[in-house]
This record gives sequence, C-alpha cells and structure tokens, in this order.
Amino acid sequence: MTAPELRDAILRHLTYSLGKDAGTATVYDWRLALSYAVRDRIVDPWFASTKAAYAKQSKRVYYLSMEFLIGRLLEDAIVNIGLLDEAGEAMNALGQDLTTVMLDEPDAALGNGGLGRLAACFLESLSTIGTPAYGYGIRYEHGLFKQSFFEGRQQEAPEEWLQQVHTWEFERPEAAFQIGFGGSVKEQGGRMLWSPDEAVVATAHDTPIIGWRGRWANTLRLWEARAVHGFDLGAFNRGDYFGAAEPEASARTISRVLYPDDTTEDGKRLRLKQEYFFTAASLRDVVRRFDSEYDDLSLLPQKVAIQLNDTHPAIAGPELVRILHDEKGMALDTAIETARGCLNYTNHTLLPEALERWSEGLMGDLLPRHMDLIRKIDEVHAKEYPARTVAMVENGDVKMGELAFTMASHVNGVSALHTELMKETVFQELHALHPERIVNQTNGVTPRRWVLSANPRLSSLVSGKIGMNWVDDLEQLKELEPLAEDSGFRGDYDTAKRSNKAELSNWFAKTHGVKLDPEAMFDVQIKRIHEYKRQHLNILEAIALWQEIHDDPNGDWTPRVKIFGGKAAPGYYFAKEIIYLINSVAEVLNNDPVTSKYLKVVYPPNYNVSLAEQLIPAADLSEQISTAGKEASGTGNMKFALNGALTIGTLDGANVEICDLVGPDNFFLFGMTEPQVVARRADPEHAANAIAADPRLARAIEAIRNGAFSGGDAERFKPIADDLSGKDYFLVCSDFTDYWRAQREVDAAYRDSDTWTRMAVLNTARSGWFSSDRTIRGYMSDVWRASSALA
Ligand code: RUG
Repeated sequence: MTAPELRDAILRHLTYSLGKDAGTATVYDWRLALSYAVRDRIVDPWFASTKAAYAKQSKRVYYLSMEFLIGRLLEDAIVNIGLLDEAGEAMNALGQDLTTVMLDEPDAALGNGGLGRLAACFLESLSTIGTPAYGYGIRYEHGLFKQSFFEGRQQEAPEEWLQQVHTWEFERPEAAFQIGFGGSVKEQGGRMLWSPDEAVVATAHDTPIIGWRGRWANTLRLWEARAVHGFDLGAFNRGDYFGAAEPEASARTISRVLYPDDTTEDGKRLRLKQEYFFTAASLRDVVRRFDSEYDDLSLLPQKVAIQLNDTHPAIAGPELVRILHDEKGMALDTAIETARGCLNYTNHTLLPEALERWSEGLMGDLLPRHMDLIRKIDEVHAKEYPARTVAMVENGDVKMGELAFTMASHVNGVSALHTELMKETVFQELHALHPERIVNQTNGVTPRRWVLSANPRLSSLVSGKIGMNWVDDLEQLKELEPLAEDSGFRGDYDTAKRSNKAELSNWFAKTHGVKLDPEAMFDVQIKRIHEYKRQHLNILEAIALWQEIHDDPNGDWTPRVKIFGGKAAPGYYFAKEIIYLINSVAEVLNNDPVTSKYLKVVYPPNYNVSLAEQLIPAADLSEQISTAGKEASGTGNMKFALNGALTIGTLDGANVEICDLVGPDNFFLFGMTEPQVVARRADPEHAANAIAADPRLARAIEAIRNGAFSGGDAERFKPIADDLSGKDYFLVCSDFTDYWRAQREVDAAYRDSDTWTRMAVLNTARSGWFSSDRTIRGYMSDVWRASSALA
C-alpha cells in the first residue's frame, strides 16, 4: 500500500465509519480512522491464516491466561505490516503527526505485570512464527487501576480503557456459551449430570494479532460476561427499575475488573468464578472447533495443545474431564489421560502466598461436579502411585498447583534457576514421581515492540550495520560483537543513548516539571512494588549515598538519577509504605541544594507498558535486585539488556542467564546466592548483625527512623525501619554492603564513558537469545509438539 492509498483509506474511514469531517476531526478521530485503515490490512492475512490452519489440519495452540498486558496496538500493527513510513507520510499529508496520533491510544492494561506482558509477547511471537494459536482471556471492563500519588501516597482510580472505542476487536455475539455455577449433581442413566442453579453467558470479542512482516495473524479471544436474560421486563413493569437491570449488572460483575494482585490470591468467590468462567468458555470453544473437524476424540491430544498460564486456569483439568466423561461418555480413566495429553502448565512463582488454594467448601458450592472430579483425579493418581504423600486436597483446601501438575503433560518454569528450584521445593515429590514432566522454558520478549518500535535510534544504527534480519532472528545481534571494539560505532551507539535520554528528560520536564540532566546516569527500577523485589534496598542506598555526599560535598561524585516506576496491590500495606518512603525521600533529596546536582530520585506515577517503552531505551542502569530465589524470571531485565542498559543484579531468575551470556565483566553482580539466602535466614540475628557490621547501613536506617524524610515525625516510617532491623525476611540488610560495593563500581565504570559504552554494546550483542521467538520455539518442540503453518 502506498502512502496516498493509505491517506485515502484514512479519509474514507474518517468520513464513513466515524461520520467526521477532516476540518473538525480531533486527534482521537484521526487515531480511530488510522486504526480502521490499518485494521483493514490485517483482516485478509487473518482470514488466510485461519483458512490455512484448517486446510493443513494443523495442531492448534491455546494459550489460556487471566492476563494479557497488551498495551497499545496501533504502532505494533503498523510496524508489523511494514507501513511505518507510509503511515507517517499519509498522516503528514493530512496535517497530522503520526507519533502524536499513535500516543493517543490508551494502554490495554488487562494484566498486572510480568505474567500478563509475557502472554502478550507470546501472542506476537506465535503469529510471527506462524503457529496456529488462540489466546483466551477475559475482556475486563476495567483493567489495572490508574495510579496517582497524593502527598506521596499511592491512590487508585478505576481504569476506563473501554470508554473510548476499542478499534481492534470484533464482537462475536454468535460465539457465546452459557456457563453455569452452583446447583447439584445427580446420576441419570449411569452418567453424572450437573444442574447449575446460576448461569451467565460468555460472549467472544476477537482481536487479530498480526505477526512480523504480516505473514500470519492469530486471534486473541476475550470473553465478556452477560446475563442469560438481560432485562427483567416484569420487574420494570412493576416499577422496579433497578431490579429490572439487576440480572445484567450481576452477570457483568464477572468480567468487570482485573484482580489487582499478581502474587497473593484474594480468595474471593468472584475470583474463582472468573477463573471458571473464562476457562470453561475457552474449552467449549476448543472442543467445538475440534468437533467441527474431527469425529474421533482420541485425536484430541494430537490436535490440541492447551497452555495454562499459571494455575489461574487450572480448573481446565476437571472441566475437560467433565466434558469428555460426563458429556461425551468417555471412560473416566481415558478422559483423564486424554485431557492430560492436551494440557500443560507454566509455573511463575515459588512464593507460597501466590500458590493458589481454594477451600473445598467454596469449590464444592460453586462447582460441585468439579469438586467430585478433583477427588476422583486425586484417587486415580494415588492408586497409581501408592507411595505418594502429597494429595491434591489437603486440610480442606484444593491445591491448584498440584492439580495443574497432575493434569499436565508438561510443567515448565520460566528460567533455568526457577525450574531447578521448582524441582527441589514446591513440586519435589511430584517431580520424583514424574521426572520427565518438568521442563524449562526461559522467558523472552518480542524484539518488534521492545527494540524495533521502542528504540528506533538503536534499531536503525543496528540495521545500518547488519541489515534488518535481526528482527526475525534476534541472535544475529551477535554480529555486533566485533563492533564493540570500533570507536566509531561506540560513538554512534552512545549518541543514540544520549538522544533517548534527552528525549526522556524533555518528557519529564513537560509532564512532571522535573529537570533531569541527561549527562547523569539514569538508574531505573521499574516493576511491581513488592518486598522481594526490594525497592527498599535501592532507596536505602540512595539515602546512604545522600548522606555520604553531604559528608564530602566536593567529592568526585558520579551524577545519578534514580527512576522508580511501579504499582503496589491496593491491599498490600508494606508495598504502599515503600512507595510512600520513596516519594518522601525524593522530596528531601531533590530539594537539597548541596546534593541534588549529584543525586535525584523521580517516581512517575501510573507505570504501564507505554511508560516502559519510554524508560527502557533511555536507561543506563537496570536494577534487578530481588532476593535470590524469589524472582521466577523477570522479563524487564531482558528488555534493558537488549537496549544497552547494564544490569546491577543478584543471581536470581533470568539474571543468571543474562549474566552468563553477556559475561560477568559486563554485569554488576552482587549479593547472596539462593543457598546462601536460605542459610542466612536461619540466623535469627541476621539483620542486627548486618547493621552492626555496616555503619553506613545503620546510619541510613536511623535517618528513616528519626524522621529525616517525614518532617521529624518518627512514627511515619517506623514500620519500615522496624522491619529492616527486625525480621527483614527479604534480607535487605544482609545484601546492603555488597550492593553498596557494586554501586560504587557502577559509578567508577560510568565515569569512563567509552568503556561503559563498550559494555553496553556487548549487552545488546549478546542478549539476542532473550527473544520470545526463541521461547515459543522451545514450547513448540518440547511442550506442544506443534509446528509452524508457514512454508
Ligand atoms: O514474578 C514473575 C516474574 O518473575 C516472571 O518473569 C513473570 C513471567 O513469567 O511472571 C511473574 N509473575 C508471577 N506474575 N505473577 C506471578 C504470580 O503467579
């Protein structure tokens, strides 16, 4: 498509789809018109992909996830179909600026963090590779809450992404399933019959996901909950207007909000309803599609691979058994085997509080037949493995991890370390019984969004040297390695980084009224706020550094801006206290006439995918400082390394693999290893001893305690100071001294700009393995046994 053709298409949509005149159209109108014009270019490859998958009788991959953190879609689509230049020209011809129009799109924030963003990267890679696949999830009316700060404290407001027209989806009222809850189970003619006493309708909304070079498009199908009988006319006629709308309001609750928590399960009935709602609708869709092509259910595992993203869809095990056994009449043992042949489970955390459990009472009340089947599946497993000591149902709880494991062909962790720890800890016994089941699939990120689009300066520099094929095969970045020794290339690389930093500084000045010196090191920690991620270790180091600069204001300090970003779950008290502390420290440090030229702390609110796309290309230093053994993988760490930020990090999650690949000389490693963490925690005095051994640490904690960041109010941050010097479960104090040491190495390295850039180039050159294309290929060969449908 040429630029003039695209321009005409945009104008046509502006006029005939939106009913707007070019003279009065707003940026919003232009965005919608452009989106429709681009979407038109996606529909044909989308249809062609669906037809090809049917024609080839391909095995399909179904990715079931409670979260898809997709962010903006317009730029992704334009880039993947190769229309970026044409779109720029066309918008220019229409008197509009493409970037402004693209930035008008709200983020689709249907996820909390890493798990949801991983699902979005996977969808893009599946389409790029040409694997016939569907993403299945919930079309939340309100995505992740909007974060703002009031006097330093986090405030939450509902997110309203659907108040604007969402141009990318197609509603499919015909693709609807009735999903039941509650009721009872009776035997009828030798079969168990579940009669729910409550039902809602799941209706589908489809978004095409186009792959790189526009060769293949898959579908993201999100379910919305509606009432079976939307409006109670009888109630209305009786004058009960609220009662008349009640069935619809009550049904819609299920797809109303994303649970704003990515580690602790909130145990609410609604959450279990959400899980069953989208899992059941998705499985019915899968079976319907299978039935339309085949009439032999034993073929199911050959044609269907279902990936459970965490335990959230783990009810898929009993649900598929119910469909096969109760509805299709398959023998129970065969139904269990067949379901297991289709299902696989990804574990994303070892944190005990994040491993889902549902009380037998709640499960039995909401899903009585599933509760029966869970007991049956457990019995079958126990019979097969009489020495087994772990049960699926224990102390009145259904353990969803055990259920997911038992009903899966493969169980995977998301980094090498995490997978090994899974074998040794949470799934130790199940792993011993099924030693072939656990496999590792280290996470990855899509290079289209996280390098090509997010960092156009670096991308064109790289493409100018090695051509464009690195976008298809990210490991080709290795060809840049020799250029680390080329001073001309280093200069250009450095210029690109500096320009990204200048752009970010301008953005900060415009939107937050803060001036950041682009010459200063941009030291970035962006992720959910959680004690194990240790944002408080980072801010403690800032406090100690501030104190030290005060001691020697004429010292040779390396100017630094610490940038934080991230949301805390609204009910997570301590995480919110950490946010409050960071903002309070920022207030003092940024207004300190002696130190602020060397050290600033900024915390832009409402961190989301789009903000990450701005921050990562401008970062010099990537903070990956979790307590070893706690971060399953991380994916931000990969995005930073690819974009040439150096990592300061512990040996945790995928940091281990990043450090291996980029080389320890190009990585600032510090802190205890996982076994050292376990040993250290056994000493009840670990925090007190660490504080006693490091006066710098003692002084920083004392400043928090005595009110230096709370106008003298010693009570305000007492819980944090007490935790650090008391329990300190995440061993902030025990790792502080080594963190400080590593940070001073960072300072020294940053002062030698040329050497720093050399290290950064090597990070980019050696991080190509972290493409989600590689991860998806791993799942295809080791887990799904699926292949690309592209020739
Ligand atoms: O915390 C993990 C990250 O380490 C990981 O990179 C990401 C994707 O695998 O998943 C995150 N996660 C874990 N999100 N939710 C959970 C809780 O189950």
